[in-house]
Amino acid sequence: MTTLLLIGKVNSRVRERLTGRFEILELPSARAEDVTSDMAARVTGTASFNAMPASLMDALPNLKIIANFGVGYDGVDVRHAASKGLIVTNTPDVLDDEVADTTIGLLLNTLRQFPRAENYLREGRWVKDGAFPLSPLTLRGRRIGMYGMGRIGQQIAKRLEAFGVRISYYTRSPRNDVQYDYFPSLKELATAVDTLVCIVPKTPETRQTINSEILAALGSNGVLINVGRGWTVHEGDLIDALEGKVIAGAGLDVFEDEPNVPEGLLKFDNVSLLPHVASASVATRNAMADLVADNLISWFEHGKPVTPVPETPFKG
Ligand code: NAP
Ligand code: 8YV
Repeated sequence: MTTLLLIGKVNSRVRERLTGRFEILELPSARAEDVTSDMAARVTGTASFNAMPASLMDALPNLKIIANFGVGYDGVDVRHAASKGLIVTNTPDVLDDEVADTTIGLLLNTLRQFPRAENYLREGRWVKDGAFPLSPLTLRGRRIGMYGMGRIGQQIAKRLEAFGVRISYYTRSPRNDVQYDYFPSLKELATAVDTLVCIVPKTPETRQTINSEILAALGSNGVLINVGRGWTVHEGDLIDALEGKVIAGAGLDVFEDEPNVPEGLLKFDNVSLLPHVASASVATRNAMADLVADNLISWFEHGKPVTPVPETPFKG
């Protein structure tokens, strides 16, 4: 029987789908030191949540496939996997709608301060103090700049169209399948818009690219929304920009050092913070779990993965 290793806190549906078809071993976290000689001898596939260092791949000499739970796979050393001829799979497409819906919610929460308004009601302040203050910011008349126009970015933009706002974007290559205005640099995009929505992956190129220069370009009516990875925002520069009123607000679902959120971000009323929940509904996480399981089943039973990442393409 094929032996799989489930690493870390794996979604229970992944385990349910694989149990019976495969022998399942578990590792509490992605640490090569915890791999037993029995695991090393038998494991040929893994399922994990965005964590697969080179050392763990090397500790599993019979490994063939790494199935990542999540579309982002920045925690998987794909270069090392490719050099060893391993296949890495991720979970694209099945979460696009959920993440795009969440992004719209986060954008509106940031602009209109709905979480604060609800707390105000729950605290009895509507009765005691009267109407909740008018929100200084609105979506009306905003110009949206998308940093990222991939699978999820396009779904966010499609939803924003219904709100009647103008949409532009920056990516390394312009797309010929969207009608939005393209800007060839993040700085030019940030200068042209007042609302920046970040949905790019964590790569060496995207590190802290949203910094004081970009925030200054966004301007005093500017709002930053980040649903990509915390890595892309220079959090110190963001706190400084909020403190100095260089921008008007921010909505963040992702942070550089999760689950730790910089203390400096917690004090602002014009900042809306979510604990990385963009895809976190039971239905969407189940769909992601199914895709993790389908990749492993398809590989071991039919000899090909369903959704390999571009760095480790299936060559037949
Ligand atoms: P995707 O389809 O691969 O799209 C990525 C987009 O980013 C593309 O438009 C790409 O365009 C652009 N991009 C990549 N590198 C860039 C760079 N250096 N400069 C400018 N643009 C760049 O990915 P996706 O499925 O939309 O997912 C995007 C990311 O969202 C994931 O990798 C993940 O990190 C994050 N995510 C977060 C959550 C959450 O829970 N908050 C959920 C799902 C995904 P070019 O290649 O032309 O540059
Ligand atoms: C999840 C994500 O938070 O897919 C991604 O890249 O960031 C999110 O959908 C992640 O997969 C954890 O389960």
